[in-house]
Amino acid sequence: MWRNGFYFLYFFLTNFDQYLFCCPEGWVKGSYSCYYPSRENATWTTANAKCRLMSSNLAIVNNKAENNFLIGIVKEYAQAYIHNFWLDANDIEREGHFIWQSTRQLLVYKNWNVNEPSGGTEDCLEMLFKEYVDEQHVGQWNDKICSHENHFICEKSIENGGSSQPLDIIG
Ligand SMILES: [Ca+2]
Ligand SMILES: [Ca+2]
Repeated sequence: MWRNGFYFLYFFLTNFDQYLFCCPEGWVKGSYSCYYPSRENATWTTANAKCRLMSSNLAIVNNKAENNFLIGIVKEYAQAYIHNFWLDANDIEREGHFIWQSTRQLLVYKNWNVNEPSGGTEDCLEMLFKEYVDEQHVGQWNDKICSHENHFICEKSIENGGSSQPLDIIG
């Protein structure tokens, strides 16, 4: 009897993180978050609403490692070089004053493409992938008219990620 208990404990401990820290199907697991690269187009506002419906927000990029991870996800799971991807930030409230709208924090890490943000009516932050973008500019940022239709990336913490199969990626 103690032997069965031992095996159960062994199994539980060796698979511990898989059971506790996983992402829903269709989401990709990173270090701290689950990410959802969309396969559909939406305006920034609609993309934001779709992420909310999945208990998440549009992706907030905190550092270069996270930006690189998102580039990898899009290349592996989405249609890179065909679409650009909305992220969480905009400067709708105050021109030139970009904030991550879910946290209302000013951008700390930034990865703007050359001559961006160009401002004016372009208020929403997209990550660049389209084919006209040189490889060295892939994953850089642009401000774009919010009513434009892009693909998008949602993000939620792994703790809120729910159950089901994790896609095995270390981010
Ligand atoms: Ca993040
Ligand atoms: Ca721009």
